[in-house]
Amino acid sequence: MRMNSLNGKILKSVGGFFHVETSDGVLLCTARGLFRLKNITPVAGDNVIVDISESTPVITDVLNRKNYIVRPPLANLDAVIIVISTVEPTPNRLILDKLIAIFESKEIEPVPIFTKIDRKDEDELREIYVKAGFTVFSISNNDNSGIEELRTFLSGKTYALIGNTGVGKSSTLNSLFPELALETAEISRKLGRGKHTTRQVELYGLGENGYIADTPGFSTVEAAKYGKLPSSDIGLYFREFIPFLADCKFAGCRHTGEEGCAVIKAKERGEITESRFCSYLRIYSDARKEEQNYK
Ligand SMILES: Nc1nc2c(ncn2[C@@H]2O[C@H](COP(=O)(O)OP(=O)(O)OP(=O)(O)O)[C@@H](O)[C@H]2O)c(=O)[nH]1
Ligand SMILES: [Mg+2]
Ligand SMILES: [Zn+2]
Repeated sequence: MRMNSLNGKILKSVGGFFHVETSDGVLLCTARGLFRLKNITPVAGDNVIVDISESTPVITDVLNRKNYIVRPPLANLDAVIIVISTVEPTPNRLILDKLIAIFESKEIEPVPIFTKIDRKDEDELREIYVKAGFTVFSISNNDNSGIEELRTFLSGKTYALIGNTGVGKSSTLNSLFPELALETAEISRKLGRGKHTTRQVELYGLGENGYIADTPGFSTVEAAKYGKLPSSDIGLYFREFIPFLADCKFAGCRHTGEEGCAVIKAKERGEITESRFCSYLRIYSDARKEEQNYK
């Protein structure tokens, strides 16, 4: 590293400028020329080199990414906290399972959390995801139940809260860290404006090199289109299928009704839930269809 350079981490990107945390504080930087030179657009979570020799600091390099997600644009995540409200917006298990599979494929730990449990209980949902082997949290931002448990879980890693608009991502961050005082809004107000309350991705420091990002919610339609997985790999991204995969009679078993399928047998014994298995079939067949369309 040159004398006039600092290491940093991008906290947010706004209108072509980047807020970069460095040992000299948070610097407002440009990334002039970086895309042209290296074909790379920096995103929040990127570890970067900043040249401070000119009056406006410039990002001159983006260090290798551990992982990267396009929507919301973020790099170097350890875990994604997938926020699902028990009521309004109604939970969509297919979309949840698809997001989980995509994050599994990128080796980002998916952590489902269920919000608004003061309005509707989450027992049935919770059971499905505990049984599949996930760490799950159930919280209410109205009476703060479950907030301490979630706070204790967060350590010196990088997390992002993602989910539909209105599920309570910003509210959850406010419950965890009241000093953030993030803007939140009722769903009726959001619909009225046709806008999400949170407009951009932003990382907040947790201390000990930990970060957590608030992100703009996506619509159900956007979520359904999110990411692509090859149909042949999808079974690998359902973690509770893994112990059975080697026992399927055929090596290329897709678990859709083949003879001697150990995944289907496990489902029949109740070791894999109907809910997750149904999502698998749907995600698999959608991926197959898409692959055939492109042949
Ligand atoms: N009853 C109840 N309401 C909640 C809870 N969490 C959030 N809300 C309400 O849900 C609405 C949406 O919350 P936000 O935190 O703005 O949702 P968001 O996910 O950040 O939404 P976007 O920024 O648009 O993506 C607000 O009216 C919150 O007060 C909860 O646990 N219980
Ligand atoms: Mg928000
Ligand atoms: Zn099988």
